Amino acid sequence: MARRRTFAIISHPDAGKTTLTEKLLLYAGAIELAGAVRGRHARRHATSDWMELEQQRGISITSAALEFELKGRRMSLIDTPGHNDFSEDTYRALIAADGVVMVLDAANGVEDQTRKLFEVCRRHRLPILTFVNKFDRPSKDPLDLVDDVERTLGIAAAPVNWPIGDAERFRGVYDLGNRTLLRYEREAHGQYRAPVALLSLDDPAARELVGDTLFAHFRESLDVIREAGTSFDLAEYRAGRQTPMFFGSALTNFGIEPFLEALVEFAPPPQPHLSDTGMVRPTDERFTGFVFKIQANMDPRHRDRVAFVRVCSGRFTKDMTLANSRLVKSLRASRAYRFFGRDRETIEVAYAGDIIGLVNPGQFAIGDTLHSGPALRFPDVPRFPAEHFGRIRLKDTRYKQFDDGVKQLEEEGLMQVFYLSTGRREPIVGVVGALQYDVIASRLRSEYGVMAEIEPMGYAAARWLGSADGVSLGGSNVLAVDRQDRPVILFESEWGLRYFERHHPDVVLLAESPVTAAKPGRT
Ligand SMILES: Nc1nc2c(ncn2[C@@H]2O[C@H](COP(=O)(O)OP(=O)(O)OP(=O)(O)O)[C@@H](O)[C@H]2O)c(=O)[nH]1
Ligand SMILES: [Mg+2]
Repeated sequence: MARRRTFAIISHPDAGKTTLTEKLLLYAGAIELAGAVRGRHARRHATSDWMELEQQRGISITSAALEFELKGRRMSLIDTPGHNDFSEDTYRALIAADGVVMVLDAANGVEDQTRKLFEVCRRHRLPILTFVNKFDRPSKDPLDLVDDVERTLGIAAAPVNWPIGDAERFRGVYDLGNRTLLRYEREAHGQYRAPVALLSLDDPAARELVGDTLFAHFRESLDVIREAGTSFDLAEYRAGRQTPMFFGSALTNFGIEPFLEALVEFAPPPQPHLSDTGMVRPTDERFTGFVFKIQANMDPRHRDRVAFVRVCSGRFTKDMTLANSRLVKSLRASRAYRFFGRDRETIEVAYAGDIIGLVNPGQFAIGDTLHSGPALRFPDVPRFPAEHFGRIRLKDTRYKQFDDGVKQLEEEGLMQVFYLSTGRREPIVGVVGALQYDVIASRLRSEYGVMAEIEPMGYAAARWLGSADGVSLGGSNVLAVDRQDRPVILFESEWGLRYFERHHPDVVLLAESPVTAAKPGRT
């Protein structure tokens, strides 16, 4: 257990999370050749962007878990999507992680989505390592970037290395601790490791390499951070009060190995988790864990639904009998895997900190607590309320596949599904962001072989209610039901929702379905 390191990579869209993930895998020796986010046909795709739509669009849509060994450590990395429309999935990944890698684009500094995700990390007290990426392109002054992190996020930033030049003149990074300059040479496509040479600053070759002006500026910056900067402190970092900062370029492989070394060395081991019966420590003997993600059809050969479980304590063994806090019946975990993007391997045992995939069709929901021994529950995984609604229309006659697809994608938490009480029984889907419509249509096509179209509707919020009796709906708000026939109101606007609440002070409206909302132990 003590050798496990489990962390998520987060940032604003396009900062380079997936590219950095791929390069960490390359430098860890987990892959031999790095793929690219926008790989042309002949080239490999990045391991963590395994979904067809991700490869087509060059963006991450769903989080991917990757497990690999490095220097005696068992690393579990979760690459997350940056786009706000997929942020519910990113949020779940953060719940499963003990630490975080925050990626910044050197030209943009701290961007909106990074700021939002940082707040989540702060609430969960997750230690954060910062990698400032894309120094092979025109970048902000590194001093300004440090300042940006400190001011915008309100966390102390401790540079561990320092970039030398940017864009075409980016030569490498200077290690502030060892006082050595890591000078890189570009490697054509960044598919292999970049050759690196070590130099001392006093070496005349260093000044020559960097050029006089740049060298003078670099020395000045060094003086500033040595005088006025924060120096790295492991305890401060682990407590979430300080973020060590690293600089580099994931694309050209500059500065990857010092970052990977720091990750292995500094990232926290498995942390305790609060449950309704008290603190669960990773060293506790009995097995506990929770489901933070469900993904169907990852492997076209298996076409199954994988529940991703973060192990919180004890030892998991294949075929063990587990209780699911939401269900009365216990289950046998006969198919257990570890994951490397889309690829999986059967496992026999797992320990606290591990992320494992269990395949038990229909028996898991996001937020389920799994355990051996006496009953307990981890806090529920919060859902983000849907803000966009659309009617989903089948364009062919594959009804069975369509129903299966809609049901399974709903189980993944990709969307909520409603039916109008009157009229045709065409499902209405509710999603957090409109980009999810494309994901639903694309996945229904590629994974279930059905053509469907989503036609946006003018609703803005959905609320469950205990009973629809005596409720009068004004405006264009409508009454609908969910899959279990529980009443739901679809509101035309946020304003319409607030108006309803004012006029029905006795009606309790729930942003989450009642079964989920009724779970004890929620925070
Ligand atoms: N020049 C340059 N481009 C980079 C670098 N790292 C990533 N990119 C490019 O930036 C784009 C986005 O990179 P990704 O790795 O997909 O970024 P991401 O953060 O995973 O994006 P989302 O998952 O969609 O939020 C791609 O075209 C990458 O090739 C870098 O160090 N330098
Ligand atoms: Mg990505």
